[in-house]
Amino acid sequence: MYNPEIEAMDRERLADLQLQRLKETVKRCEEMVPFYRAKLREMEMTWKDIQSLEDVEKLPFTTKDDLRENYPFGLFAVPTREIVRIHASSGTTGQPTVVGYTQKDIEVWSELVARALVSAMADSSDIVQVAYGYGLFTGGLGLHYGVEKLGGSVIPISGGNTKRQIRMMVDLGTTVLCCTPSYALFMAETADEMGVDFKQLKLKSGIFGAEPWSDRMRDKIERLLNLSAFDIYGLSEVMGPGVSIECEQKSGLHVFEDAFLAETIDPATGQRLPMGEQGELVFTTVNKQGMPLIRYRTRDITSLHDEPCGCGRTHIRMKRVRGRTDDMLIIRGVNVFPSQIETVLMEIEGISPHYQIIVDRVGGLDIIEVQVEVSEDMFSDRIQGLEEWQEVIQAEIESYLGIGVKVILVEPRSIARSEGKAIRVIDNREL
Ligand code: DLL
Repeated sequence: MYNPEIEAMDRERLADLQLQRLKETVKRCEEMVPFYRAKLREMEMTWKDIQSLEDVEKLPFTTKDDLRENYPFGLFAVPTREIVRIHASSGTTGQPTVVGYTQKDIEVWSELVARALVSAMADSSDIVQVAYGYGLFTGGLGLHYGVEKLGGSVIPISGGNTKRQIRMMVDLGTTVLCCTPSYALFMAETADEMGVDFKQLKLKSGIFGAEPWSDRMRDKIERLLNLSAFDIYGLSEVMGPGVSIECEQKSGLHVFEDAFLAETIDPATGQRLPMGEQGELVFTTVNKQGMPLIRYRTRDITSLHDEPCGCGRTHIRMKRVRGRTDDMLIIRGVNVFPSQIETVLMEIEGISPHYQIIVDRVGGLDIIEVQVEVSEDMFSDRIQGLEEWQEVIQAEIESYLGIGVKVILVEPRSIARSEGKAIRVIDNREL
């Protein structure tokens, strides 16, 4: 399924393909979606004004609020009779958003996920355990169809029932594991309790995503699960998993540019940023029928890079997503991403990779408390010196972030484990 035709296409030919697909997409949006027709009219534009790829910049943005306001089917570009699948985002903040796929969309998506699997060293001989949730979330079914397209054997186990996950890995000889990185850590812990040694298993690759994680976390997971871990990125509005993925070089995630045009913008001004500069990631889908999106603002923060990659793919790379504009904490004027705290914690020996950040407002002042679990061995060894140790960790985080924090070391296994996306931050300030 590695498609050298598309993935190693020279940039000029790729640009031609993208331009043709972009024109078709904008035409489809203008003709079929009243929301886009009105937006384009407002800007006195039509699809015919798209003459080069740079013209994307002239197009209007689409936001999560636009999706909410057009709930449920307002942004669909085909009649519902042509929609064969519906997914939805969880809608933790307000109204959920709904996305619809035509039969062709499902085919394209499956193909992209199959290519993503190849990028993570999988092939048709692999046994792939899909432990992302099946259901309205795109993770489970997205990976599932990709594995089938590739011709691998899929174990559609979904998330949860962790002991059974481990038993399946042992009994069926799973070679590729797909789940969130936080769930992978929970699996490692459970296997340990069950006396299962990952060195005896057949796992070779892990395809982990749906939440931010760091290179340090990767090291931990690779060591604990004895596999090679790849970062996969995607979002339901744009498609689901398989918008981008790392290759064996593990130095950025290749964006599937035959299907998605990527830009980064300054989140405050909306101005487009040059290659290499960090900003908000924006996607235009160019190979989607059911719900094409023009310049969708993801709220994810990253940078794009177009230097050639050692793997031979010509598609640009995005850096690992370190956080979202809406999970960036502003603490006494300083911007803090939970992933920065994770980076510091993962460097420290003797603590487990489980942590939670609690933000509160006391007397008008924002305070951060970081609760970190001590590893089992250290807990019994160091019970005396816990307070000093707390202070050392606190000092490390403070010097990295440049603001005061409070660190609380907690007992092993006291922080809730996740079987899907981990909840790292509890913000009590709005309450
Ligand atoms: O999380 C799709 C997915 C499923 C991706 C399985 C990868 C694997 P949503 O639930 O719509 O879709 O959430 C999308 O999750 O905007 C990011 O903020 C975050 N996210 C997804 N992948 C990554 C990643 C799925 N690799 C939102 N690193 C996105 C960091 C990620 N954040």
